[in-house]
Amino acid sequence: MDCIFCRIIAGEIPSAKLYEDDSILAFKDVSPQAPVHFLVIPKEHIPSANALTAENVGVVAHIFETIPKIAAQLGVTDYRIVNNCGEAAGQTVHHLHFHILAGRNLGWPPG
Ligand code: DGP
Repeated sequence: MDCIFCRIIAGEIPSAKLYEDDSILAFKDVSPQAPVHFLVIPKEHIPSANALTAENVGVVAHIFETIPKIAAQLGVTDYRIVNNCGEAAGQTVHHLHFHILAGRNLGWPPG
């Protein structure tokens, strides 16, 4: 298995887990860009947003309903959700993931 996030899901690489259920996992980003920075990923290996289909997109709704609960546990109500799709957009790990950033003022537009 050469996907780093699949290896995190499998427990082969340690992570600071914040939430886990049958279909998704949330854990702190190893390279935080804000005081609060965590990732939420589907357990199914979906390479990017470009690989979403009618069959697998339901997990994205589950991710989005779970994000506010995790944020609330961390004491934040204002946050940014980021998905980098494709290398030119900044995607470095080719397993669908959503960044949640909070705890500082976030500029717009992003770089
Ligand atoms: P992106 O550039 O959008 O593909 O974001 C990938 C993020 O994944 C990046 O912010 C760093 C994070 N990351 C990469 N490897 C690991 C790891 O082994 N553990 C954790 N916790 N995060 C990782």
